[in-house]
Amino acid sequence: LEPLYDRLHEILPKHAQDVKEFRAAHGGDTLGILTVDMAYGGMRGIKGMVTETSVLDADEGIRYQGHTLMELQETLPRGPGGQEPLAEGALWLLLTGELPTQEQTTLLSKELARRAELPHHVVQMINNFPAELHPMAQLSAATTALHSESKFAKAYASGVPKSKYWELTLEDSIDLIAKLPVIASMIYRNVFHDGRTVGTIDPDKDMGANFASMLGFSDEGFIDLLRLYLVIHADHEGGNVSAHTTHLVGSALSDPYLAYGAALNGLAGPLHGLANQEVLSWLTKFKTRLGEGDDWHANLTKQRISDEVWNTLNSGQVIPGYGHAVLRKTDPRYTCQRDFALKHLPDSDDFKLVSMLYEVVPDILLEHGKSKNPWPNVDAHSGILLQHYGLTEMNFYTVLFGVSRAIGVLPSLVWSRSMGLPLERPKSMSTPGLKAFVAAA
Ligand code: NMX
Ligand code: MLT
Repeated sequence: LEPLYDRLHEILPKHAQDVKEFRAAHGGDTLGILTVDMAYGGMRGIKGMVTETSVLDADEGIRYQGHTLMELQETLPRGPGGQEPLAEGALWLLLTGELPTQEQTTLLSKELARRAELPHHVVQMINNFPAELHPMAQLSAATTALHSESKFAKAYASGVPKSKYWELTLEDSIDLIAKLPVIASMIYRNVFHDGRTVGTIDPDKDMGANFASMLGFSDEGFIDLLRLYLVIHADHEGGNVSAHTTHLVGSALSDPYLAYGAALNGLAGPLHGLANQEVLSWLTKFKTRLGEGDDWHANLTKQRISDEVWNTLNSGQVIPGYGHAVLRKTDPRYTCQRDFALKHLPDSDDFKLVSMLYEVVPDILLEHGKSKNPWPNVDAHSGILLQHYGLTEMNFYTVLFGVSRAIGVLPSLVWSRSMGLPLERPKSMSTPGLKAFVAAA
């Protein structure tokens, strides 16, 4: 990985110096006002942390190091014969802020393949999990158990200087990103295919192709979908639950395995990453109510969709895959996947259903009057694409999100350690304290 280290040794210290000077000049400037509602309201809108890898615009969506996803679909290196960008390219970009060459991307592919092996105790642990244990709980437990491999933790214990933290964080991060597809595939094969292993890692292939093969899929369309999936789910600035958890736990100098294990537990929540499973579950129940077997689409009308959506809302549940804490327009990650579907599965009944929901749900959410954003997010679309290629086990969907999210939040951890960011410890207040504060103001 020498070329990556060389670039990072040039980029990160310079950036840390730039931040130092910026803080010296503007450290006392204000970033806005804080209201009582913000303190009670999940800290929405508070500009309270720094994340260098990506920034989310409410209308335009995510930019990785300044690049929109659509730009990245054009500019990042692609896999052989494929049309979608490679995750390794996104990883290089998120780490360095620079678009990688094909050679740099291939270097990362080979390095990830080389580092993929799991320690025996983690293999044993995964094989001992009961099949009923949710795949996300398995993924987070196995990730945490990889703590045994942490170079950061070992070096910290032996008194390594702070200036070396980012290098050790990088080492662990690349190791973890390399191992996650293997863990995920083992979980998939154990839970859904009696533990029968299939493909192994080919050092001449990219992460998406190897991951697909270990899951048991060889279709070129699926491989390209997985590549796209890994890229678009990787990063969503710093405030989302999984990124923020990685940052928070990492700020205690817990190593990347411990920090990301914690993040996965947040990703497993239904308002965050589990929403992709929830969407499929919602769609499946709706289809069952529409008709037996494959007959459901004959009875699909906008009125039936509207009734189902209202039933869900009136029973006090959310419409999974719709709404967002920051976005106020259709998530470009939804649009990327819609474009993929238009290209590869335009006649799919499931795609038609998801498209009809897109036409019906926003108006209903507006009429319902609660959600600040009536538009679909990333999770509204991913499930039906996976279904199309035969990855039908919806309980597994958030695991794919978990493999991808590491590609964004771990580079962010590297940047944080390179800047020497401190322990995260915001001030909390009690209600009597807030009342007294407001009265005295
Ligand atoms: N269906 C019904 N009600 C909704 C929805 C929705 N899709 N989205 C928001 N609301 C409600 C929300 O529950 C809240 O109600 P209450 O005041 O009774 O608590 C109200 O609208 C205001 O919420 P917002 O401020 O618009 O949204 P917030 O920032 O609190 O939450 C989500 C954002 C994403 C958690 C929320 O939109 C949601 O629950 N969506 C469905 C679940 C989902 O798709 N999550 C995936 C997000 C993306 N990801 O991968 O992480
Ligand atoms: C994400 O990708 O993390 C979700 O869209 C949630 C968020 O950004 O808050």
